[in-house]
Amino acid sequence: MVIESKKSEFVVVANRLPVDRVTDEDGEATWRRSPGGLVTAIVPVMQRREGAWVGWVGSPDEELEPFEAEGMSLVPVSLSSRDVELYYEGFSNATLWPLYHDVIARPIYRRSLWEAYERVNQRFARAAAEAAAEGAVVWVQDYQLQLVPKMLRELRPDLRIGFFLHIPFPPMELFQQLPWRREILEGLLGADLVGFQSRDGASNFVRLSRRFCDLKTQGHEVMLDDRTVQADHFPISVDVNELVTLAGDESVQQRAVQIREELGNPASMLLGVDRLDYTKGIQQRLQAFTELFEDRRVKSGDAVFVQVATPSRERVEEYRILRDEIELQVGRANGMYAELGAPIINYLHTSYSRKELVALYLAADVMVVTPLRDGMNLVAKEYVASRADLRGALLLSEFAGAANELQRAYMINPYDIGGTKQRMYEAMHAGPVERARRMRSMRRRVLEHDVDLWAKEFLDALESGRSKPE
Ligand code: GDG
Repeated sequence: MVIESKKSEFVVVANRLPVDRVTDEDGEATWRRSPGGLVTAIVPVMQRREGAWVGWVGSPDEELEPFEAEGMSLVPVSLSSRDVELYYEGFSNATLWPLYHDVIARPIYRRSLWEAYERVNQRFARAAAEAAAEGAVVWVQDYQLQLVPKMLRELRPDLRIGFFLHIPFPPMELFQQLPWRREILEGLLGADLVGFQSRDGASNFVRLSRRFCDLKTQGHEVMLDDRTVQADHFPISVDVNELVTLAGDESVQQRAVQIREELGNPASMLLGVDRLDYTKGIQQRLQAFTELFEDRRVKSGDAVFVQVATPSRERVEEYRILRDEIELQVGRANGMYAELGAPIINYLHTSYSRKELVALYLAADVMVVTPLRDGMNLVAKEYVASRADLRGALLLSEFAGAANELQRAYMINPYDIGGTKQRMYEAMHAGPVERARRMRSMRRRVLEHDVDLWAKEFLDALESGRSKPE
């Protein structure tokens, strides 16, 4: 007997489902909500609207039926190991990721990767079409699924479709390289609303639609024969409540004190927290820090750098090379400038709990966020949200989307090692009044614009068909 599956009024489509499989004490596998701002922001909306989430479970070759977990309807899309290699590691992470991040690494343009991307996008679109009720709102997430809006509209013209890109959208000169540029643009134009992290992303998209799809555009709008597509910026943010609560927790504050003690109570603790990715500028910041020792402006005991580098995309060649380079660099710096039992750089290739992460934020005098290009960078906003004591300083790359909002950070150009080194030194030595002045202004922005507001503004614009208020 065929049972008609339940249809949802609100559907999120993302590469990954918002749950991770965990094995409990009895060896039973269950599902637990994944950490992360996106999941936190969308789950309440899902619960209010009885929504469904379409995505991959994260391990290859698994065929799972739709299931319920954490109060959400989850619709698994299955990927074979070959799909993972070609669509995910290939076209998503070895073609689009470097192309959209200023070609920092060389993008791989290979037809077999593109074909897999098309095929897998089609699978996600079909699953979303199945899950959505008549006239439902569907919100597609990120660069892995840029063809889904068009494919979904072909299957289900009744739907209201939104798309949000979490990474930068490149300018004409770079996007032009992509052999499938027109197909990607047409894919996105299947949406009613295309959202970007920054104004630049939205205007690049409008300009490219005019140039490569021969369409008329006006301001934020791209005109098609039968409808209009809105393109606008919606800077993502963090779960302020969670961070403020954790930062106020006494055990977290004690742990922050303990971290500093374990580091030998240096005058300055600098911190970096990133996925180990070539876009994050980890090598540039460590170079600047090490040069302060080389120049004898800083000596062992004055400053310690803690770099948390969360393992990421380890099967992609570029990422393996990067890891080796960073590990060589850290070894050299410590070999040259550390004293017995006191490395100048503590490098941690691992991932921590949210609690430990916030303890690290509270322990750090200077948070160092120096991407060469970044859609937003949530770490910068998390640090600001956590520092209710107004005592930390943020060193921030002007190439992070967050720089548009956190204008009172110590701003740097990560390609300029000399300038970065100088600003780093200034941030380390800033007085409490100066730090508080800067932090207060940045906190105001982050506290007013948290991730709930981000989701609300996007969905209001999608459902009303109007641009958000400026
Ligand atoms: C993409 C865009 C955009 C990191 N290490 C640990 C850990 N993290 C958490 C951080 C933060 C998140 O991971 C990283 O977010 P970012 O924004 O910094 O960077 P991407 O992963 O590149 O994210 C980016 C974002 O999408 C959202 O739109 O801002 O520009 O590239 O939340 O805290 N979390 C835990 N342990 C760790 O060790 N628990």
